[in-house]
Amino acid sequence: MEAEELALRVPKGFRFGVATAAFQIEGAVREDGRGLSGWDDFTRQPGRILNGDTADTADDHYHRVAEDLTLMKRLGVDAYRFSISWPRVIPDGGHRVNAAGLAFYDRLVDQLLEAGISPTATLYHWDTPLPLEQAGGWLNRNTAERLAEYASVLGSALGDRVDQWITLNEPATVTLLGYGLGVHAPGKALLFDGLPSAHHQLLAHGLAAQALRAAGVKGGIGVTNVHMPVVPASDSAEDALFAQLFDLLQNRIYADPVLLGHYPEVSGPLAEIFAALSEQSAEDLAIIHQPLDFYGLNYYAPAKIAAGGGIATGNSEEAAAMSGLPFRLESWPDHPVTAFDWPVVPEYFGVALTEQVERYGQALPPVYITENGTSCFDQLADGEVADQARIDYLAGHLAAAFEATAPGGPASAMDLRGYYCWSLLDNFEWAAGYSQRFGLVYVDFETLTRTPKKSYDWYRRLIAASR
Ligand code: IFM
Repeated sequence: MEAEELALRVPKGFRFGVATAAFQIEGAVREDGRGLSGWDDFTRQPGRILNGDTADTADDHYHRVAEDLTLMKRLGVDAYRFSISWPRVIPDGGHRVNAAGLAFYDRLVDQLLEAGISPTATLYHWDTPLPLEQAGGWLNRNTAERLAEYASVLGSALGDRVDQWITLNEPATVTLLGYGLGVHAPGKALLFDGLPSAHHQLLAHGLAAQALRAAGVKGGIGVTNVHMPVVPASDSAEDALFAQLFDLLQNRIYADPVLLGHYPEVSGPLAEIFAALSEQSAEDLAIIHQPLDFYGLNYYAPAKIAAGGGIATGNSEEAAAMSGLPFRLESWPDHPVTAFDWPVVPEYFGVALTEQVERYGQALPPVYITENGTSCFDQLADGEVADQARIDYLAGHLAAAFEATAPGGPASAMDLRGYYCWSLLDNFEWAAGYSQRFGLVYVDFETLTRTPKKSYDWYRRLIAASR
């Protein structure tokens, strides 16, 4: 779809942005007093990351902020969602603040404001300081207290200028891939025994929101959850049961406590799996259930679930790890897939938004899509990257979101305020290393040269025509 045609459907005042995360773009992992994170350690363990890639240089954004800001200015975005590297600011995860690390973000925020771009800062996008990781990471309640202390430092230093604060990014991914399947840092394959990591992250969210408020930040406070609509692979009772289980593991146990103040009530054969959560105290749930100024939602794809373990679709590390589970992800044969093998089913973005309204109703604050985008097999040829598949993905998904939230649409009760495309730049895609390109801007990982893709131009036109 042409950008100008889609622009006609964009609500007035809608905010467009781009999103990144510190560990995926910054590099400079040993500079200016930065400490190591669990991910630095994980990338050094043989066999963890595809092709043995590390994020030591990544996009070298730490040294190329000016160039990346110019790319954002030319794109015309209203807002930039970045994350702050916890070990850059608090190298040992304790009480000592690294002034040089904090100064990097202080300058970034000022530069964004000078460029007329609103800063949206994520406190935690997966880079736990290594000493905290070694002390149990999110299995240790102390990590939540430490995140709150870090939030207080950031709130005092940047609270007068950051427009939106996001406490956590995708706690579900951290728990499922980091503590359940062991394909992300810290590499623990605990399956359902990894669930306490979910509770401690949620507690960290609540404590951090309180700390930011106590620091008097001017910006809004929210959290980002990823949502995958889940469908059973067949009409069988088993598939339905495991689809329900996956929905709980992927979606509900994160969104329900944050928005409703309690974990989902699970009865029957699944109850035992969630005992570690349902036994948590009312005091903790009250901390987790903080008033939110907005809710951040990441959306990439739906999931089709069948009973029985076996080979899952998607990246092969994950597939192998998932074979230990009593269910599997099925493919969507009638739909195209991304380079990651994720199904492209744009109408399910509308379903994802509708599920928020159905599940959370009045409890749902204004919503921002804090990530959406796709990895493609991008090729740089004659100085150009003709990524039509990314343009189609973005256009299809945005159209589905506007249709669902328009008056008369199934999610019309949602106050959808903005959209951040993942991502500004090709970057370090966790266990997949540099093999998956999500950027609007192509990065040559040898020379670090940036080349805007066709999708960058399409997004630029969409933003310009929406004004
Ligand atoms: O790159 C990640 C990001 O860090 C979190 N959300 C999903 C993206 C694509 O996998």
